Amino acid sequence: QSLENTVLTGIAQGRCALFFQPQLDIRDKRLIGAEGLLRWRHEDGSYSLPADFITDAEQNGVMVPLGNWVLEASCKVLASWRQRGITLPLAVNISAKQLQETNLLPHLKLLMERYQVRPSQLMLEITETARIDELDKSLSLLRQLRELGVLVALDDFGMGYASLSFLNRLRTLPVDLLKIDRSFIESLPEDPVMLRIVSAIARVLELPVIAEGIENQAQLDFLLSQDICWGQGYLFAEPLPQTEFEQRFLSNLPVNA
Ligand code: G
Ligand code: G
Ligand code: MN
Ligand code: NA
Repeated sequence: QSLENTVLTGIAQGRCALFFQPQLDIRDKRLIGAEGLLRWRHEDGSYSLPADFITDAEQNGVMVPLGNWVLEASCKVLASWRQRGITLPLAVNISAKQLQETNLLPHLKLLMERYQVRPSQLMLEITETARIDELDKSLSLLRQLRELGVLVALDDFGMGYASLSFLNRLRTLPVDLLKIDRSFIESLPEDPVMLRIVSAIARVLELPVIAEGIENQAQLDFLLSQDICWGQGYLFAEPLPQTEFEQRFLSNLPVNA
């Protein structure tokens, strides 16, 4: 069976699942959002991580249906939270393949209408694996998405954007938030130079940041000393199945009307 068939029948059979990792204000541990992360459920109940199959999916032309499943699942979750009076923003990862596909904008509009999702509750994480020229091609789409009111984050920030000419270009990218790549958090507190550089860039660009991959208190303390106030990582929680995420993080949340 081809990978294409495996993925398409898998989607139909409910093999896809969305896990949730909390995003917190690291000063007071208040919940500020969640990142949805795709998992593939095997028959024995174990899960595969997307690192094992996203690249395959991209190369075999099934990233778009897979990504569409993620978008619809995310909208459904936002709708169910909304019914409970919870208006937490949810971040979803978007593959470059989805940005290249012209259908993304109308499809997203349709889903947001169907599930009554407020655009500002959805944050699209685009990554540097989308190369700069590809990002340039996606520029008008990104603008249109933001005009819809959807937020855009640049994932893995700092990993591929080395050149000053790119940084100059970043000033015009329609982006709301930079996610500092976890490699810069990993080396804390012993080697803070790269983190300092990356956060200085964000400050000059006047873009807010979220630190990824916070695993221990020493890293957290250093980030706080740098006035970084948003983060996610195993120190707080790993990506969790929906029920577990809701039990641990949503059950004592203030409810909005
Ligand atoms: O939990 P983690 O192993 O989930 O994710 C591994 C990689 O897969 C990360 O780079 C993450 O951005 C990516 N990823 C996770 N879920 C999705 C998804 O729904 N769509 C895309 N395109 N990438 C995803
Ligand atoms: O590329 P992206 O930022 O979407 O990747 C998210 C990935 O990072 C997921 O695979 C998630 O499981 C992983 N992740 C989240 N928190 C941590 C952490 O504290 N440490 C490590 N090593 N990985 C993390
Ligand atoms: Mn991400
Ligand atoms: Na990342």
